[in-house]
Amino acid sequence: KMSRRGPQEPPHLPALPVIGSLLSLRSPHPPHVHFKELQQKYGQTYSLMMGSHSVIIVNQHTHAKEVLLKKGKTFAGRPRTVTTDILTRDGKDIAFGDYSATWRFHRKIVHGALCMFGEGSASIEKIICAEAQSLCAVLSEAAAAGLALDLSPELTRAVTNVVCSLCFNSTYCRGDPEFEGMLHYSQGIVDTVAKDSLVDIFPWLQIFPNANLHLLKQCVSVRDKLLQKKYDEHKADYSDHVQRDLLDALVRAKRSAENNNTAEISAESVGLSEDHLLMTVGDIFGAGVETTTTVLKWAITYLIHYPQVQRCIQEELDSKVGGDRSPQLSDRGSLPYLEATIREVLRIRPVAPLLIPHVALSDTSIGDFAVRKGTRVIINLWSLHHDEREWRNPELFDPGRFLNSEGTGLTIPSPSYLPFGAGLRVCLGEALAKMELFLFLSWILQRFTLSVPPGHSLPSLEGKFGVVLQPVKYKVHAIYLNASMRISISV
Ligand code: HEM
Ligand code: PLO
Repeated sequence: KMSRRGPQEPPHLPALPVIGSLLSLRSPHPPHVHFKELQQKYGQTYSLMMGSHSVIIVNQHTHAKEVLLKKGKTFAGRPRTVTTDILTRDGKDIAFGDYSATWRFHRKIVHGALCMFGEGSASIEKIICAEAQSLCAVLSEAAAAGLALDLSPELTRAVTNVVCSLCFNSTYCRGDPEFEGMLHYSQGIVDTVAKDSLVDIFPWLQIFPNANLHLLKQCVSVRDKLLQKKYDEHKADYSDHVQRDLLDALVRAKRSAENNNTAEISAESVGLSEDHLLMTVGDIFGAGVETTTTVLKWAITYLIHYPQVQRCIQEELDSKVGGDRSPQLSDRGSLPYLEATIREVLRIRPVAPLLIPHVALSDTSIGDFAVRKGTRVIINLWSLHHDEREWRNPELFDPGRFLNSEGTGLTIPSPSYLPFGAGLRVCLGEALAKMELFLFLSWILQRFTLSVPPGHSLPSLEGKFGVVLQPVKYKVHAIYLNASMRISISV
């Protein structure tokens, strides 16, 4: 509807000087759930103050698409926060870096490097399948011994090795101390980045001893040492003739810019400093590991809650792939139920329920609402994915909603579905993540049925909110699907 009155202010939560709307934001629920509830009082799009920053919360898909797509460039900014500045050396990365020529340049290099490893070449498929194979070997061992297993570290290692191959052309073995250290620092970062919003609302709280910030700084310094080591190794045996991985692609871009200092694009001017390079790899590495692992954990958690869905996928695998060979990427088109299940997992438990905050780069509007330059915009993907007007019974886990009426093909039943975001800031790893989710889940479910150990209660479906929404820790009992399969495709 067009308003004749022209742009107006969005409904506003009560705000006090200095602390902003903090008093209205106290809730036993995580922020994405609380922001969804506040719609009842303030409407689908409303604003609030976080300290001195004006923030608009968007809870509906029409406004979300206006921000991300129609006015994508206007809303392509990112805020600077205390915690992300620590993680990214003041925004010298892609995900938390503000919109700039440097940001565009880094996105382009990474995009190109990811395409090179992408579906066109067989290499990424080979890498993922090798990791799926070792993951299934670990599950086999546990199944044979009748042991229950926390799958989290196993899934993390498999996914880490895929990203490690991509970024650094290397992998980790089970029990490698460097890998164990990585598990620890990465969880520390996920738990603290962008989470202790108090610190981000009041930068001056930094001067007080703060356990979270201390933990974050410690974890970031461990991560940075690892990144620096990989970078030094690559610099030492770099060759113009072979490009082994993403880090080689970045080093090459840096060198060619440096040798080209007559041109207007010098290495410094496009932001190819060592810091930028390290932070970009850190982003891809961090995003590559935490997101995909989290989705795999949610998928398994839901499959344990809904054994009939698990059985349906296994029947589909049995009839379309059989037991004589392992699934491959070319099977994706013939396994719609598995694809629908992956889509439903990404709907019901979005990895990034609030995306990453966007910032308006100039005065603009959302619908009829005026938005001033510098305003932060939070897209509440949780509201979009649980909107009762768009989804029947949104809390129900039902892969069938992504299938056509015959159950033979895939659909997206609502425009209110954006698991990877959209527009200029759309996820860079969508294609990679989908390949991994498909291959890991199909390999596991072709061989095993997953459940909780006998007598254990089902794991909670409530997530733990942080920079990614993670499921709780629990143990999984894996049993072989059947004896003949164990012989034919045993690992
Ligand atoms: C950004 C989702 C996997 C790299 C994002 C955003 C979402 C998202 C919602 C934020 C968009 C915005 O702020 O508007 C996911 C999901 C994944 C996944 C659901 C897994 C299923 C990956 C992987 C990689 C990756 C595997 C790396 C290879 C990135 C990067 C950004 C991003 C670099 C920042 C883009 C920018 O700010 O320009 N992702 N992601 N993601 N993702 Fe992913
Ligand atoms: C995960 C912990 C790592 O140690 C550092 C890191 C880098 C990039 C972040 C990622 C973390 C969490 C998930 C993020 C990703 C960039 C894009 C992705 C925020 C903090 C999502 C889902 O938006």
